[in-house]
Amino acid sequence: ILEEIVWNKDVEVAQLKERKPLIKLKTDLANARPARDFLGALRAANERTGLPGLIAEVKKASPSRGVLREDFDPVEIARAYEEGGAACVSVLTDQKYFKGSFENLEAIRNAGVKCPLLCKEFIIDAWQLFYARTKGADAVLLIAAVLPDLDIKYMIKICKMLGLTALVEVHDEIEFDRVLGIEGIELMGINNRNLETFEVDISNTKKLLEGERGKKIRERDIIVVGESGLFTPDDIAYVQEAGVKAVLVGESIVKQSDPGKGISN
Ligand code: IGP
Repeated sequence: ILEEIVWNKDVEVAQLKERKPLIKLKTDLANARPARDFLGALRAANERTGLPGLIAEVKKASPSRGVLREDFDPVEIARAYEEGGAACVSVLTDQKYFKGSFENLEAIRNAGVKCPLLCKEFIIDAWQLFYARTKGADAVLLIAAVLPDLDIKYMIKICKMLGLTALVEVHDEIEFDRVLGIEGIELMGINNRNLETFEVDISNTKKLLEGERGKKIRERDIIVVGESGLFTPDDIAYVQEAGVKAVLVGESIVKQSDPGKGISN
């Protein structure tokens, strides 16, 4: 599935680029609202509460779970997350597999939601970084499973130039070690969901942070985000114990009748 997603994305991005080459994006970039400090918001939340900073995800559907919420209003959900105490908000922008959109991201930004926003997209081309920034993103996801190291390095540089925080996602030891080898990594996500098989196992976070790997993370002061399959306060405590300072939660809160209250529960 991952290969299929990336293949489709490649075609989609080529079409979008034709309509808006980088040179044209530059004007939009100049008019974009300034980027906010995504990483700083996570750190501050962690220090203030002693709990992992929450990135709450605005997600209508996923390939593994289907439609999560019929009455999906992205702005209303993001507002509820903010009121519920989320540090940051993640917005799915992929249309084909997650029923998301860049309009949703833009609408949330324009509605005045103050939480910094993560553009949740399959990024394969630096053009998408510029595009995400023009749509109001404060952070982007870089998935190690789809990007060679050189691309990650190059994209991190562009992110810094644009004021975007890069959340670099890994799901196994090989990806973890690859990403640790990259200079300038500040924020790493450990996905508990295998994007090939959709299997979810929250002990993946713990497994990857044990021993030497966890030690290196602490030495380099990298913030780790525990991602996917987190449903209960016990799940959060478990990944916090493993060493994460932030969590990314979608399904369990987006499905609540009141997604803001869902956070405190
Ligand atoms: C949220 P969950 O199980 O709480 O709904 O997961 C988030 O981690 C998940 O949406 C995600 C994701 C991704 C989606 C993590 N990495 C990469 C698409 C692409």
